[in-house]
Amino acid sequence: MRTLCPPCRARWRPTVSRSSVFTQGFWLRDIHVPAAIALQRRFKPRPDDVIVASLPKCGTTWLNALTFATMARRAYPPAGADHPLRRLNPHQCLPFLEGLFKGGREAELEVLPSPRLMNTHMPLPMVPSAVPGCRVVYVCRDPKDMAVSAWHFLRRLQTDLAFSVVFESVCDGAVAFGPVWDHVLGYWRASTAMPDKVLFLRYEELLRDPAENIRKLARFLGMPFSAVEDEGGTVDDIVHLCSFGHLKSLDANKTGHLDPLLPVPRDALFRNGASGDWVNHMTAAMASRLDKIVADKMRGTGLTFQ
Ligand code: PAP
Repeated sequence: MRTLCPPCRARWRPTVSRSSVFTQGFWLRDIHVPAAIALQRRFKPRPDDVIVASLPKCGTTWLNALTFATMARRAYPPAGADHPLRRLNPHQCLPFLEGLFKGGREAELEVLPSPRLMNTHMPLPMVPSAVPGCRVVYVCRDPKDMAVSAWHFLRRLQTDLAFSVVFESVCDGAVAFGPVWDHVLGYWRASTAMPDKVLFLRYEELLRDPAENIRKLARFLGMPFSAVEDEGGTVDDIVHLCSFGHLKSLDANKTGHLDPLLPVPRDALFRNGASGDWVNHMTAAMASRLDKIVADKMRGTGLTFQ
C-alpha cells in the first residue's frame, strides 16, 4: 500500500514512473505533490516576475537560456566571455519553482532582486497566482518528439526501458506533469485570453526562426531590442550563445549531474536538438494514433500540432 497525500487526495497507479500520482487532474511525481500544494497556497508573484513554463522535454533548457540571456543582456552582453551561460548549465541560471517549494526553500525566492526569472514544469492550475499575477513564457513541442526525447532521457536512468512503454504513457496521458494536452491547453487558453501575460511559443518555430522568436520574447518582456542593439548584432549573439551546438560543446553541459535527486548527466539535456526524430522511433500507425488522440483533445481550441 502506498500512503497518499491527504490534502490533495492523490491516487496512485502504475505509469512510466512508479512514483507518480494523479492529483487535481494531472500526473505528478510524488516528490512534487507537496510542491504543488505549497505553490497553490503560498506562491506570491511580483508583477514583474517572469516564469518559463513547459512540459519536460519540450524545450525547457533552451527557453531558460534564451529568456535568461534576453533579460540579463545589459548586465551580461551575450557575446561576453564571462557570460554565466558559458560556465553554468541553463537550469542553474534560474530557480526551479517546484525544487524550492518541495523542499521548504521558498524563502530563497524572496531575497532575489526584481525582475525575478523562474522555471516550472507545473501545469497552470498548480501555479494559479502566476496568471495574471506575472508573465509566463510557455513552450510546447510536437508530442511525438516529446515522447522520443523523454524515452532517451529516461533510458539514462533505466537502460532497459522500452520505447513502447513511454509511448503508451503519453497516449494515456500518464506522463509527468501530463496529460500533455491538458498541460498545453491550460497555458494556450491563458495566452489567448491574456496575450500580454502569457507568451505561447513552439519548439519547432524556435528552430525555424530563433531570431524572430527572440525578438517576440523581448517585446513580450517589455524590453525590445534597440536600434543600437540591432546594429550591434545582439539578437544573433543570443541565438549563437543559446544554440544547441554551442551549449552542447560547453564543459558546464558536458560534465556533472542535473540534480542530486535526479542522477542524470547534464549531457542528457543535449541529445539531438531537432524536430521530427519521431520518424526513427515510431511506426506510421503509432504516429497517426498519437496525432489523432492529440487532435481530438485539441478540437475546437484553435491549437493544432500538425
Ligand atoms: P528538461 O525538461 O529536462 O529540462 P528539455 O530541455 O525540455 O528537458 O528538453 C530536452 C530537449 O531539448 C532535447 O531534445 P531531444 O532529446 O529531441 O534532442 C534537447 O536536445 C533539446 N534541447 C536542449 N537544448 C537545446 C537548444 N539549445 N536548442 C535546441 N534544442 C535543445
